[in-house]
Amino acid sequence: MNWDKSEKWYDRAQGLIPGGVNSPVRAFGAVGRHPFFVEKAQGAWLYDVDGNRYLDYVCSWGPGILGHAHPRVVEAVQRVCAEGLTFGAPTAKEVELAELIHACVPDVEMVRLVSSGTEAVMSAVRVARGFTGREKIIKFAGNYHGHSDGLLVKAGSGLMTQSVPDSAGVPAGYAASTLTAVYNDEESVRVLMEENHGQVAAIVVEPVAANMGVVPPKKGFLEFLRRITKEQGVILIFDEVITGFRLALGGASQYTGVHADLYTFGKIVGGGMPLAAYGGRRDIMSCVAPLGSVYQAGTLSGNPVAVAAGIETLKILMEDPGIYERIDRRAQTLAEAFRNVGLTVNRAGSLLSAFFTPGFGKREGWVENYEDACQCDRKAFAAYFNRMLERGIYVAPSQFEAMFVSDAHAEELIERTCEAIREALFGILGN
Ligand code: HOZ
Repeated sequence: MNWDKSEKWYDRAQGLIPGGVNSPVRAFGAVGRHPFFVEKAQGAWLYDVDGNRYLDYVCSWGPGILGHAHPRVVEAVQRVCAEGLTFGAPTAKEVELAELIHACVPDVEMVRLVSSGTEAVMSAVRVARGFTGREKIIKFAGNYHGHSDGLLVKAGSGLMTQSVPDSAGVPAGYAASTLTAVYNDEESVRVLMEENHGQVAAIVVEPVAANMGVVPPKKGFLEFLRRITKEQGVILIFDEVITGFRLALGGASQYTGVHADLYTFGKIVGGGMPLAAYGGRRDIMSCVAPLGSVYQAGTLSGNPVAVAAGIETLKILMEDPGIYERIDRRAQTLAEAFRNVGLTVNRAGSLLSAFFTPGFGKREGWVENYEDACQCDRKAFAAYFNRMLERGIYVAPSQFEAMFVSDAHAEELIERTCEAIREALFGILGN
């Protein structure tokens, strides 16, 4: 494979764009190489500017549940573009999308559309604070909720890759009201709740964590969070930016049976366009301006082009519930391929991660929190990533991101990937 043109674009990019990329994990820093530059994508395939083709398991970090450029979504976007790109005024389509979200996740009694997952979680936290009149929040180490100041504390995703869990530039005062608990550890939550009794506005959690690699909740963990928040008048926020409409049409509440007070969505809900949403209990959402006194606004909120992509994507998912069964089964096949060569695998539906836990290839480890994930061998991961890439398979360039399976990943492509996994890991695992 040759990456000459990508290299040239990367050189040009670095002169003007910090690190040459518009989001840190795209720089491929954790896997010891430079990024390729994408030209186009279709179905399960991504094409770079040098003409290389990759089977894509990043799927734009989650939105691509149907694969790239689904014809119905593209057509819906093209149609709406001809009618105007942005109005900054209400449209009927926004109501239609709100109704579809409510139909999929009935807990979402009211919803506000925004432009990014970061904005959605930041706003949900503000609403929880406004509703309860309390300031502190509890999050979990290794959970990532976007890059708003108060949530960049012990965060996962790109911060984990860079081994800097907290960002510079966040005022200490902001970070001070964010308390950090250990994922899957009830006692750590209990202690924080006791020490800060009556001061905690919300617990915000990825119901299935997917930004320290995929880490599903242990049996009873989400139920415990539901119980303790109810007892103490704390708002439970499920950050479903990744899991929403992916684990099931109804997201994590359908998948786990546990119901939150507020939900945040991104990625799939925008069908590949910049759109996100937050919503939940009517009494809480009634705090949002202009109905209530919690302010949140946006020129491009409910943008008609993004809304059109979101509507069409949700409609396709609703029309064909077999999609979930298919992507689940295919992810399971991949998980088995990783396990067969001795890696630790966490999977929830079509989200999975193969972890290079200590002793990988020899014994089965278990990753249930941030500390466990941090034990993984990043060098071995980087070797695996590069070997997969050379075989035309693109997985996330970090041990701490998920592998996403889409409906475009047909059985034969999954088989091809399993073969690549066996070949790529041969040697790395000492087998
Ligand atoms: N927040 C994404 C990873 N969990 C990265 C998005 C991107 O770089 O495009």
